[in-house]
This record gives sequence, C-alpha cells and structure tokens, in this order.
Amino acid sequence: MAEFPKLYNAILNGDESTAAQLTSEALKEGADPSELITRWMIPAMDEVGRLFEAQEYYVPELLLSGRAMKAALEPIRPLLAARGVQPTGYIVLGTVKGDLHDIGKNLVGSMLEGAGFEVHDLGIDVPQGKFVEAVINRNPDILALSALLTVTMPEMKKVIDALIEAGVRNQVKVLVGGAPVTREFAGQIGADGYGENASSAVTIARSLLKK
Ligand code: B1M
Repeated sequence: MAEFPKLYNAILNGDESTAAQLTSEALKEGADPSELITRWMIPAMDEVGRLFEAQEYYVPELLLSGRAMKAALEPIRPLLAARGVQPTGYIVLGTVKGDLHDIGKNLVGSMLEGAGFEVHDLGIDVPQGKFVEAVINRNPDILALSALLTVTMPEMKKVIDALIEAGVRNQVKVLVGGAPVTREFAGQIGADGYGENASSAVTIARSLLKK
C-alpha cells in the first residue's frame, strides 16, 4: 500500500522521482486523486512555503519541491481532465506578467477541463497584451487569471483595464485567483469572479456562464 506521508515528504524534500512513483502507486491502488492533492500534496507545498518564510528553505529548495509537485501531479492531471461531454464553455487561462508560478494554475486548468470546459492555457508571465489578443482572437467565455505574488496582483487590474481600453471587456467574464488574491480584491479591480481554489474556480466558472 502506497504510504501517503512518504508522498508528503518526497515533495517537501524535492524528490521528484519518488514523488511521481508514489503518486502512480497510490492511484493504482485506488487512491482518490482529489484527496491526494488536498490532504498530502498541497500541505507539503504549504510547508515548503513556511520553511521559505522561516529562511530554512531558499529558492533552490522551492524549485526542487515545485518540480516534485509537478511530477506528482503528472499522473493525476489526466484523471482530473477526463471528460466525455460536449465542452460547456471556453476558457483562456494564464499566470499574469512577472509571475512564474504555474502549479496552481495548471491544477485549476485540469479541474476546469474535467468539468467540461475547453481550456486554452497561455502559460506563465503573460503580458496584458497577450490576454487582450486572446480575447479578441479566441472569443472565450471566460478569461481566467492566476497570480501567486502580492507584487503581481496589480497586473490583474491592468489586464482588466486593457480589456476596457480595447473595447472588449463586455464580451468576456474575468475570473481571478491565486493564494494572495481575495474576494475583496477581485471586487475592487472589477473582476466578475474569484476562485479560492481549483474546485471553487470550477463552481464560479459555471455560475459565470449562467449570467
Ligand atoms: Co514562490 N512564492 N517565489 N516559487 N512559491 C510563494 C508563492 C510564497 C507564498 C512563498 C512564501 O514566501 N511563503 C512567496 C510569495 C509571497 C507573496 O508575494 N505573497 C513566493 C516568493 C516570494 C517567490 C520568489 C519571489 C522567491 C525569490 O525569488 N526570492 C520567486 C518569484 C518568481 C516569480 O514568479 N517571478 C518565487 C519562485 C518560485 C519557484 C519558481 C521556485 C516555485 C514555483 C514553481 C512553479 O510554479 N512551477 C515557487 C514555489 C513552489 C512556491 C510555493 C512554495 C508553492 C506554490 C505552489 O505551487 N503551491 C509558494 C508557497 C505556498 O504556496 N505555500 C511560493 C501549490 C499550488 C497547488 O497552490 O499555487 O496556491 P497555489 O494554487 C491554488 C490556489 O492559489 C488557487 O487554486 C490552486 C489550487 O488549489 N489558484 C487559483 C491559483 N490560481 C488560481 C486561479 C483561479 C482560481 C484559483 O482562477 C483563475
């Protein structure tokens, strides 16, 4: 039986191959993918963040744990994204300019796909112009913006302002999220919705489509 605390430790210690192997084993043994993520993997990353703040971990450790987390998510993502229905809506997703964090964004993307949305991921460090271009050329129902740094949160407002300037703000709903983002901030910048985590992003995306 795969041992979940070992998965937690593998991510905490930045052990990419063990993290991937333990996830695959756990899935074969019938573990619930959502439980693996919420009970073991995200808490491991939170502990990495805590150690970083306490100056016990530095950027190289963040990087290694980030890689281990990605490797552990790899066998899970297809399960989250599995669907057999017509797309319920089209979403353009990206991490805003200046921000290189993509683990949470990728998780949000996979969960949205699993919920039947078609997702076009623009990646990380996406400048406002690229978001506007994607809204004009791809005509998504929802533009989903992720930010993990306090200093990159203002980029979200810049994207919304750029949509207004380009005259396309009314043709797309804007959903924002990421650890430092709050519902209050989302309201202040004129976003249409805020997702606290990947599953709430799905709920909000669905409700935005109904509006
Ligand atoms: Co960085 N980092 N990092 N980092 N990093 C944080 C975010 C930090 C909180 C660590 C800390 O100090 N405790 C801190 C930010 C402080 C702040 O501004 N508030 C921080 C810092 C300071 C930095 C650097 C500045 C460090 C430096 O260089 N001195 C630097 C910045 C680089 C840059 O972006 N320009 C940096 C770099 C990195 C790495 C590249 C090394 C690596 C990222 C690897 C990668 O993503 N590929 C990294 C990592 C791994 C982290 C932590 C440890 C883990 C992030 C993560 O993947 N969490 C993080 C501490 C932490 O979060 N506890 C930290 C797991 C993931 C599943 O959760 O991303 O929160 P999360 O996503 C969640 C929700 O936020 C939400 O749903 C997701 C799933 O539940 N969500 C959305 C996310 N996007 C959403 C969009 C939505 C809705 C919900 O709708 C559209």
